[in-house]
Amino acid sequence: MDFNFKVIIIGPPAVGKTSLLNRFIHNDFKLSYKMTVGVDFLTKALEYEPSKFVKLHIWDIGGQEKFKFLHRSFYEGAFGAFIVFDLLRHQTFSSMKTWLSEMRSIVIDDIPKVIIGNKSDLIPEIGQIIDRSEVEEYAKKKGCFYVETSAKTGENVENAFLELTNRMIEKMGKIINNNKENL
Ligand code: G3D
Ligand code: MG
Repeated sequence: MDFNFKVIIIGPPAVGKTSLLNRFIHNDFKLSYKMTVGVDFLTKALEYEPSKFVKLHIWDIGGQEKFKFLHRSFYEGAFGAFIVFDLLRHQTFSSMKTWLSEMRSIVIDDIPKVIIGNKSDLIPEIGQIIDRSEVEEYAKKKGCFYVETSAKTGENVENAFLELTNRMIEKMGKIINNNKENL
């Protein structure tokens, strides 16, 4: 069976959300296409098993990350989420937590979530700023997968998307099985 999933990518400004999408979808960094409208929308098909496809419909919040509350329609129908912070700015880690709790209060169903610490390429230069075990502990408590990425080098970007996709497929499988049992 082929699936269509709506995926959202949220988090404070300038953490690299749009760059992660550019890396994943176009395998490029600094693609200078700036969006004009509030929400950007990208799709990508992935073959998760031989000749079985999922189509990800990814919603990027664009400039709206400055507003605390997003429109309900942004979250509506989301089946998976990336919550991104910047490994070099501690403040974005706290801010990311607010984004996550806000999302949980709006998205009623518990959806698969991946927390991304982005800009890992800068760690050798600048040093570890955020305690990794603290993030891991937080992610575990919230039932999220945690991964450190670099949109610049591409490190772990594909992994982050595959991890979320696998979790969404697993969840969809459970929903389908439950429905069969209830028929
Ligand atoms: P946003 O969509 O979350 O607001 P952007 O973030 O994707 O627009 O990225 C914000 C800035 O961070 C950009 O720099 C971008 O090039 C940079 N950036 C994004 N990801 C990475 C990364 O993995 N490593 C490094 N070194 N930089 C990254 P500018 O200078 O264009 O503002
Ligand atoms: Mg952006």
